[in-house]
Formats: sequence, C-alpha cells, structure tokens
Amino acid sequence: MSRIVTVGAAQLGPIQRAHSRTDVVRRLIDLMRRARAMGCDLVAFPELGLTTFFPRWWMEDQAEVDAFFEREMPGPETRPLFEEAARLGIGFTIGYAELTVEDGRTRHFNTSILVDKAGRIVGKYRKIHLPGHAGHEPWRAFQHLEKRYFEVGNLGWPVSRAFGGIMGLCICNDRRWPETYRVMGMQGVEMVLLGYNTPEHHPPAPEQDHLAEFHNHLSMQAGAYQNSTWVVGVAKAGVEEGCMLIGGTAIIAPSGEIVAKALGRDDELIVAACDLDHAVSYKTTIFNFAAHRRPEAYGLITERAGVVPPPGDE
Ligand code: CDT
Repeated sequence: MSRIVTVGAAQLGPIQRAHSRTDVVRRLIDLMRRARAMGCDLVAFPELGLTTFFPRWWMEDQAEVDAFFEREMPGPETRPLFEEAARLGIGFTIGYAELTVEDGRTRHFNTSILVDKAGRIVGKYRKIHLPGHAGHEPWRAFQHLEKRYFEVGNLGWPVSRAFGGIMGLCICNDRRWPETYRVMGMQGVEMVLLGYNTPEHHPPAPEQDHLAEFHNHLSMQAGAYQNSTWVVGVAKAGVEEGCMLIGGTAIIAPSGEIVAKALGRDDELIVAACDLDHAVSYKTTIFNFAAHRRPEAYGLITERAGVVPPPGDE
C-alpha cells in the first residue's frame, strides 16, 4: 500500500518591517507555483509568514502591535493566495498573527491554518507553547515578546482528515515539546506541518547558540519517530531586521530520517513525495500505542501540578 502526499516546504528568507503584505504574498505565490510545477499536493509556509517577526520589539502602542495582525482570513491582501491555490489545485499551510473577537473580547493568537486544494480552510491551530517573556528586557540584543503579544492557544491540537490522511499543525516552539506530537500521535496523526522563526542567538543562554540547528532537527526527528508521523518543518530564515534566523527547513519521515533539507537561508523550496503508509510499520510494531504505552504509570508523574525546580532556581 502507498498513499503519497507530495509536499513542498517553502522556506522564506527574511521579511523586513518595510515589506508589505502584498510584497510577501507575491513571494508566496511564486513559491506556490513552483511547488505545483513540481507536483506538490500541498505547500507549507512558516510561522508568522506574512510579516516580520514583530515580537522582537517592545511596543506600547496597541495600534502599532495590531497592525501586524490579520482580522480576517482571507483578507484583502491574502485573498490572492487562496485564489491562486484554488486555481492551481494545491493546498497550503501558513502561520499568521490572528486578531479575533470571541464572546465580546478581543483576542490575539499566533495561528496556523491548513487550506485544501479548493482554497477552503480545513484546519486551524493556535500556538500553545509561547516562548520568551512578557516584560521589557532591554539588556537583550532583541526581545522575544510572544508572552506579551499572544494568548495561549485555546484549540488544543486538533487533527484534520485532509489530503488523504490525518494532518496536524503546530508552531515553532511547540516542536521542542514531546507533548505536542504525542497529543496528535494519539489521534493517529500522519503528517505534522509546522513553521518556525528561530533566532540563532538565544540571549539568556548563548552557550547553546552553536547547537541551534542541531536542536531544531533533534526535536523534529524525535517527534516524527516516536509518533510514527511525517514532520514538515519550515523556517523563516536569514537576517531579518538585524536578527539572524536559522534555516534548516526539513521534511522528516516516520523513521526519523531527514529526506529533504534546505541548503540556504533565503526563499527556497524543497519537495518530497511522502508515503503516509511508510508509518504503518512503526505504528504497528515498536510504537503500537495500544499494545505498549503505559499511561497508568505515566499518570503519577504527568498529573502532578508542579515540577522539581532546577538547581539554583528560586
Ligand atoms: N518563534 C519561536 O517560538 N521561537 C523560539 C525561539 C527560542 S525561545 C526564545 C523557538 O523555540 O524556536
């Protein structure tokens, strides 16, 4: 048996603050057309793929912050992307900052959507693991204010039946957490699509900087293998507003092996024909959850409210 989903991972080079949505959508459409020409069913774009990574700046004027958010999807500037996808018959995923009103309350999320070949939104995810900090930390070369500008996602990790398989979404920092993949793995996920903006320099722990690309692949390869799923990880890369973002866009098989990887740190498309049935061997043997997981033992640890603090932590 084989169920092939041909996927394009469309790494983006930097998006500077001066770049308009229209400029960016033009780049996305170019990559989408190239993906379709290479036989892709689906093309994946990065986290916050319409704007620069604005949480690097401390901003006090909410109107200035909200200018980075989308109030509707598609909206006037993003509609051409949806129309082109439907015209070409190709699906896509993209991350963006979402401003929405729920129960009369304005809310801000770091969001990703899955769009089918007819241009319809068939999956939506709001980022749960928001890294960084909420207060101004001027000692940093740049801020990482996701905790200030976004709320924790309120949709869980739903999976979508689309493209002939079970598809899941997560966003950037989520990929470092085993729970992300496991919650989707428990729902039988067959392909996890994620985008990231990862600075090469981590101000609180510069001793880890030389391992940034290694940790990126380590997390995604482990998530793929331990949950018998394809993982498609897509970077926004290069020097964005003076901040170097890692590349390393990769398509990873359920074996944990990288089958395609970007070479540079600019707009770059990589493609792989992913057989969803490649996972069957893993899902039915070493990672047969029904046969081998031991949740009755994990509960004692994972249900505990607190965690043991690291040495030196107050
Ligand atoms: N965008 C995002 O989540 N980036 C983080 C950066 C490191 S934590 C400040 C990541 O996990 O890649």
